[in-house]
Amino acid sequence: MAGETIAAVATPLGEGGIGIVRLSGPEALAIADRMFQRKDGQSLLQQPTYTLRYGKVVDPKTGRKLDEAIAVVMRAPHSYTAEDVVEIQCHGGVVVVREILNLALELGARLAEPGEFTKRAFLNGRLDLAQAEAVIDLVQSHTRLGLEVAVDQLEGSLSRRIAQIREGLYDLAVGIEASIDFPEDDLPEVELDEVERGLRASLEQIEALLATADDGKILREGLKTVITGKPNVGKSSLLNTLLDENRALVTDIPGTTRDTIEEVVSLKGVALRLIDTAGIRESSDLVERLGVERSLQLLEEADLVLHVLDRSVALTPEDFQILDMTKGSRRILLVNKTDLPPAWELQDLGEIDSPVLEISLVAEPERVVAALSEAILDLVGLAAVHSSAGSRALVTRARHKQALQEAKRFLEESLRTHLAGLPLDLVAVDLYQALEALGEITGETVRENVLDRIFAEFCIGK
Ligand SMILES: Nc1nc2c(ncn2[C@@H]2O[C@H](COP(=O)(O)OP(=O)(O)OP(=O)(O)O)[C@@H](O)[C@H]2O)c(=O)[nH]1
Ligand SMILES: [Mg+2]
Repeated sequence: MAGETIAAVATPLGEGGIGIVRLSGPEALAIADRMFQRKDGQSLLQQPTYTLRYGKVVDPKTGRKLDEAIAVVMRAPHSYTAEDVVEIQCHGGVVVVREILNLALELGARLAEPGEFTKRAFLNGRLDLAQAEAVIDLVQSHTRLGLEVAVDQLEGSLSRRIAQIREGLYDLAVGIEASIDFPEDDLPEVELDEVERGLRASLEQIEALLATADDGKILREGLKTVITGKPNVGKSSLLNTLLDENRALVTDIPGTTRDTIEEVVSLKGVALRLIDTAGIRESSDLVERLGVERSLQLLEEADLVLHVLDRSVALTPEDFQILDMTKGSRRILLVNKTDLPPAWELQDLGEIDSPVLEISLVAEPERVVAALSEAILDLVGLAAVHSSAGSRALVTRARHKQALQEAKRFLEESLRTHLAGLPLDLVAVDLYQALEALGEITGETVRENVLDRIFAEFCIGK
């Protein structure tokens, strides 16, 4: 498979300044040479690495000229994929890039699968798996902070930490292997102590990494923020205010929002995946009832709940129902419509231990955005991530978290075995399992189906 030459359009399909068709593999230069005529008449095959030349793309069978273009040559192993790579930079039109890609395919290239360029970079050892995943995170990041974390990971911040832990465990394993050959009773007490110390030290390092997983997830995926409340309280108005555009329909008819609307906004570097939902109430209308059901389900998955209440109409059982439903969630109460005469007082809500903001989305939208941003950052407690400068190793993916948890379980088991005074070869069994689990993060021990799943997240051409 690595013997094949792949091709894909590397830029978004649409009208743009330039479009890039990328080829990678052993035949990349030969194929590009047959479809690209350099202005100076020289062959691409002789073109030095890291150089570009002007010319035109011509179909060799018909002599038809497709476009004027620039050919960039990057030879193995110093390219993105560590293979020979040619990028043809043409005018950025939907048809022209397709035609050039088709020509490359006719001449012997195969259409790349999603993420295949990056997958090759991984298989060829230019990136480890955590770094390859950082490439997707970088492309998909919604905020500056998310981008910074992805760049750090691409540069190896997480990989280095995992490598350190693995090295410590390897040393321990080597020590154990050496002593297994001795009869148990001859083992000096010191060595046994060292095994315990080594296991505990590695466990601590793993726990320290695991402690970053919540922040990491928020930075990578954003905070899944569900706006809830009974009908007509101003949920869609809140979404529109935070987005600064009229995204959701706002009317004074209760039950306006039927389906959920999801949009991403950035608040001081943290992405909020805002979800506006159907107002929660008993309803005989089927469509509305389905909407309410979906709202309830979303509430369960939320990282953050914004519960909107209407100060200008009397509280109803629905308000209390929602309060009760969300009391276990990280939430903020927004008491809206304070520009109108109040129909109830805050103490009527009873004991509330969530932050409460009194707002008017109609009268003072800017203040609402500022106050809510502050309240959210406080509540989520990302202050540490904000202030820590330089390279930080954060666990951003569920896959990494699971592998770390697995490694932790094996090490704990290993430690238990050891403390119970059982033979060292038994201690070693779990230790090797822990090493294997950690190796999945960087890809040393990863399974093929896991790889497929990871690279399927990419777009074609990356
Ligand atoms: N006076 C006043 N009216 C507001 C305020 N915020 C929203 N409204 C009005 O309240 C009505 C309902 O607003 P929406 O944002 O559609 O409410 P919703 O919660 O999304 O309603 P549903 O989608 O029906 O559940 C609209 O007429 C808004 O203009 C406010 O702060 N003050
Ligand atoms: Mg609405």
